[in-house]
Amino acid sequence: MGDQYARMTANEAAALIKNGDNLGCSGFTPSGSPKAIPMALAERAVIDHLHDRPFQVGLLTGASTGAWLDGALAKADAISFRTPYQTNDELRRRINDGTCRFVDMHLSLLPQFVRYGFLGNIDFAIIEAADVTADGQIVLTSAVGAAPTFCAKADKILIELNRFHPVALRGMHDIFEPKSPPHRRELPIYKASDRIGSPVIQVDPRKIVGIVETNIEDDARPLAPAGELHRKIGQNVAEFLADEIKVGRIPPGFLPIQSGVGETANGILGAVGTHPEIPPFEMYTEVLQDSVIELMRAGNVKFASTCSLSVSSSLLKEIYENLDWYKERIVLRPQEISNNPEAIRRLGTISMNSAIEVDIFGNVNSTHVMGSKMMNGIGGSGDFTRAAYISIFTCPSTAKGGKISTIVPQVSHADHSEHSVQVVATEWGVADLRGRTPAERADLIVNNCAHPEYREELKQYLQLIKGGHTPSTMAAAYAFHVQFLKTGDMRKVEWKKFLA
Ligand code: 0RQ
Repeated sequence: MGDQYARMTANEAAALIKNGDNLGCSGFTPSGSPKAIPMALAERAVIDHLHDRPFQVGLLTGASTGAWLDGALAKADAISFRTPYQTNDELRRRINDGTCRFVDMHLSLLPQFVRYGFLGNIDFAIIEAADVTADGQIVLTSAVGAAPTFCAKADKILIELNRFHPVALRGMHDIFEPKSPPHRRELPIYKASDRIGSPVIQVDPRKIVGIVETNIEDDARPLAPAGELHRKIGQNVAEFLADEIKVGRIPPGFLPIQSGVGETANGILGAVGTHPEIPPFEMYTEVLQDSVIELMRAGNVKFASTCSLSVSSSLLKEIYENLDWYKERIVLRPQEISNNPEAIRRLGTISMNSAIEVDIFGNVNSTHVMGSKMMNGIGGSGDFTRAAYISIFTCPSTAKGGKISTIVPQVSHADHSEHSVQVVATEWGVADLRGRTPAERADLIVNNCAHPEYREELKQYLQLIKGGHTPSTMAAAYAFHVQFLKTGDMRKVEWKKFLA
């Protein structure tokens, strides 16, 4: 640990930041973000606002962060600009009422956007670290995110040295920053466990303007065990993948898996990980949640390449108590590498992400409720879907107690197009869209995935819109949504009324 750096309190560090600065913070869903400095910054913003002094910052991170960062700063109305992804209620409210500018980005692109200067200057990188050496080596904590790029591009670096994370974490990270084009070389990752970089971020020590010592846990919550609905979706996906092995479309040794976060993802991983005909596998993914660690301990997951350990505190403690074992089985990479389409395509990664709604042709909306309200953001789902060996989207067939069908005539916002989405699964079954025309896709999705309560209506719609390569009608394509916005229920749509 370097002794020449200025030690300071979180308040002193926050005082260095000016109104209008752009901050690049470590952290990824929600692990590994700074905590004490953002909390102090939020307090400072509240005081400034009380005295009619403007104080807001632009905030760039790896992905979502927790209550310490997004939560505290959003509550203090201290974020003017945010990218690339968030999951915080208060921040979401501000994004949707227009008081915070939000740019929803593919996570793999964020670091190169910063490197190329597309998002302006980074005034401060604020990085949570497990260790810092006198010659400027930074050992990160439970996530990498975009920290290497923020450190490289920022004018100044503030470090939160969080003693909750052991110095012995050194060796779990693999830090690599691609060169800028033209003539960029390939990423030499040929299997999920290949290491291509350094265990530390190397910076010019003169850029480190302050170190704040803390001891604070990440605020990741344990997920409830998957319920019946999510277990059914998981079983459908697991059966589909086992059949693909049987018919020889997936090699017998299986392929690396990417999985999103949340209850559905948990249900799917549990089912895939324990299916008797699916052999132990590797993960090439961006987040690891509790279920992966459990599968790893049981021998079902052999190795995981990820950007973040999004696990509950108790599980993180257990990982830290058995670090040597986990270091042989987990590598933490920057999001530019964990989500890199080149590596994802080369490895033959099977992607599994969740949808808000899917239309009958296989277009997927992952981000917007009723076409306009931002939920979280596209995250890494696009990075993986477009480059996957097989791209799978899952969702329960209905939302809000059955009043919303997640299978709709046309998505109200498009994140993943019919060209990239290959398999859709709900609790009712699987629609394998590979090699299918739009009309064939529509039949498969309606018959295999829609909730029975909506199936007849969707079939009526298909009858009404016959003709053309992609049968459609603008007049009725949003009938489900229009009716929901008027009555609060999508059921019993009168198509003819829309088509009149
Ligand atoms: O709201 O909790 O208020 O009831 O949306 O829905 O079914 O619990 O699903 O937690 O898996 O989230 C797409 C949002 C799904 C997520 C999305 C309502 C529903 C509920 C959540 P309530 P579920 P999940 C890896 C990859 C984009 C990023 C991504 C996501 C809430 O998976 O953000 O994939 N994905 N990243 O009631 C209105 C509908 C609805 C609806 C669901 N059609 N209309 N509300 N809901 N469908 C991670 C990273 O990238 C870092």
